[in-house]
Amino acid sequence: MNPNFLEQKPMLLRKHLASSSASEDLQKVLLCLARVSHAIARSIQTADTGGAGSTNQFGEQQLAFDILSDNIIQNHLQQCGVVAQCASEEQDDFVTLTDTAPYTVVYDPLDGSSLFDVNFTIGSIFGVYQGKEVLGKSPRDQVAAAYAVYGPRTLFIFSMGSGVCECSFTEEGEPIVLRKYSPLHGEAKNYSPGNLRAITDNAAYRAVIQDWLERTLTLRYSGCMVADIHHLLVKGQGVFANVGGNTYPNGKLRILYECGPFAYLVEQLGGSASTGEKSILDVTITSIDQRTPIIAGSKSEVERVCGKLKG
Ligand code: AFP
Repeated sequence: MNPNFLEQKPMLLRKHLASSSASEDLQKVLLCLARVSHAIARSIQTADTGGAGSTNQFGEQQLAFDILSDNIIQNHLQQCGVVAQCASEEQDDFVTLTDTAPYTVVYDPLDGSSLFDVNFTIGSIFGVYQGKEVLGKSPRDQVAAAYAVYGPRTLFIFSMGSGVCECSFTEEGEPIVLRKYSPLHGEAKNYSPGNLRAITDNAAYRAVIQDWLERTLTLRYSGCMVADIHHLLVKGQGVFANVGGNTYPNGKLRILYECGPFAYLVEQLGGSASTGEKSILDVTITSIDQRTPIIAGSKSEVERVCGKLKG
């Protein structure tokens, strides 16, 4: 038994959910997210890796598959009937689905798009909120968070507030819970330094990198947040950072679609996810395009990095 996992008998996700305290509607949302992850993994096999000739709300060039994966997720959420609205990194605003339904789902359909053409690992990220109002809430209000990692194998990882579980899929595409992740160690051996170009104008971030180099931590960085944080969760330790510089004063990553869901998952495992000042879970979400610096992973290492960033 790998020490980074807790004992868990393989069980179909729908059975696992049925035996939990989650409401039937929340179970439907989670099943929908797992199944749509499998649908996306399948379409990756034959997808066009080229550009769409359009830009998203952040002015970033869209791939044809950014748009296709966004459509696939939105259609699944519409069909599951329990999602009132959704917001995606590829849309300009919230989209109403089933007006009277109980949940809102926020998502990044294709994290690591720039790695798609080179066939590196990519992913999707999901946050689930109760009700229709998300602005004014904080990521701590999420009732579930999940991500799919499209690597050599497709995995779906989720939490509904009582630990973090990993699913794989049967040959028929049915999600099956395989294992439960262990709490993260306080100390980190691996580091993932996002937005590294910021060290040219952010001396404090430069000092953090220098510290990691001098303490001979091991670099593990792919350029896809899903893959890099997944590495950290599976290895049971590590630190991931995306810190601002002149170009992106608050870093590159968005609170709604990226940092919020991962902060929920990391803190579920006893790790920390900080803006440098406070937990990301306590940041009030004021707009769908809000960015935040993030330092996430092993608790002591996150504290050490935050101390250095404060100078
Ligand atoms: P793309 O989706 O454009 O490839 O961006 C990926 C990402 O949002 C996130 O997954 C990475 O952690 C981060 O960008 C990488 O940023 P840097 O290349 O600046 O380190």
